[in-house]
Amino acid sequence: MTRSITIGAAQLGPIQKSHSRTEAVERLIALLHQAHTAGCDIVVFPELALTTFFPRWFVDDITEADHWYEREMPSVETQPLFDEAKKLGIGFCLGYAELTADGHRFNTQILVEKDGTVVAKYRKVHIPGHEHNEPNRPFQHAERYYFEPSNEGFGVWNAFDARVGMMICNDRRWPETYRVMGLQGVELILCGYNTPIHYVPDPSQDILQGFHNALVMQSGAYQNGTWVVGVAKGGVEEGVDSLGQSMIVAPSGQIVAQALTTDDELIFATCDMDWCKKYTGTLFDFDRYRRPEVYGRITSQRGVVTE
Ligand code: CDT
Repeated sequence: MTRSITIGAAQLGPIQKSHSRTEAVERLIALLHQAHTAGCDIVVFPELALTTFFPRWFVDDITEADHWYEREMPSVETQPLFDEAKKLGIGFCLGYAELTADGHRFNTQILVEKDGTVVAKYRKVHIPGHEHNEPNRPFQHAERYYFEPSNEGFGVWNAFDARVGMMICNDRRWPETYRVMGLQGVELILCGYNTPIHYVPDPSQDILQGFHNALVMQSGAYQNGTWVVGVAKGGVEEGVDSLGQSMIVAPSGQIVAQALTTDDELIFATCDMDWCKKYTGTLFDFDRYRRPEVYGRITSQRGVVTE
């Protein structure tokens, strides 16, 4: 018997600054209903799915930004999403900004089972962008000001009758992300993202945003024999155009579903978790073929050393 999961990738269009959490949650619930109609077991929402991508603005006093963060989950505003998902019997994955009781700020994603239980919390490891205000930019990407990098690493959890891991946006560009999960037998990686088309440090990359997005997730899937689900918040948000192209990638590296718009859009696919073994049991049989004894630099060194 195959282990199949029908997975929905619930792409969001822009959430403007003036939009409330309640409005955002209404959109998430509308997508949840579409996912239910499509027979989904789980629906994956983007990074920072409750608010606009607020790191595009700098504030001198970070506490002025506290209102963008969640101090509890579920909260009053998000409880209806949890209730509706439980009623429909659908799990979900949700990204949001987290402010802990002891004042730590993380870019966070949670995994909720069909019965409403929060089974896992992942906090973003690779924090891109800059720490300080850069007033000459057309927009800020001050994630390194607003979020601290998690030291908890990349967990893999037993959920949905599969081995499930999570990553957030910039994490998907780093091969280590996938491999650390691959070494824990991951079969399904869930990823939300907000990717501006305009990359300020090197605009020659702008035209390649879609290519790079697909490149990293397809290679990560193939090289680790895992499903990868990447879900965007796309479209023009507060004047900043962001990539859509949410996709579901098979362990073969093939894209099996892809969003066509930059709006709220559900894509879905029925994903056979046993497909992973065709890769992890053959070409990428880690136990047989990997050579960790010569990979020491991967963990012992951070930047490039030329001597
Ligand atoms: N949200 C996020 O991590 N976005 C980055 C943008 C590039 S770094 C300015 C990404 O890797 O897509």
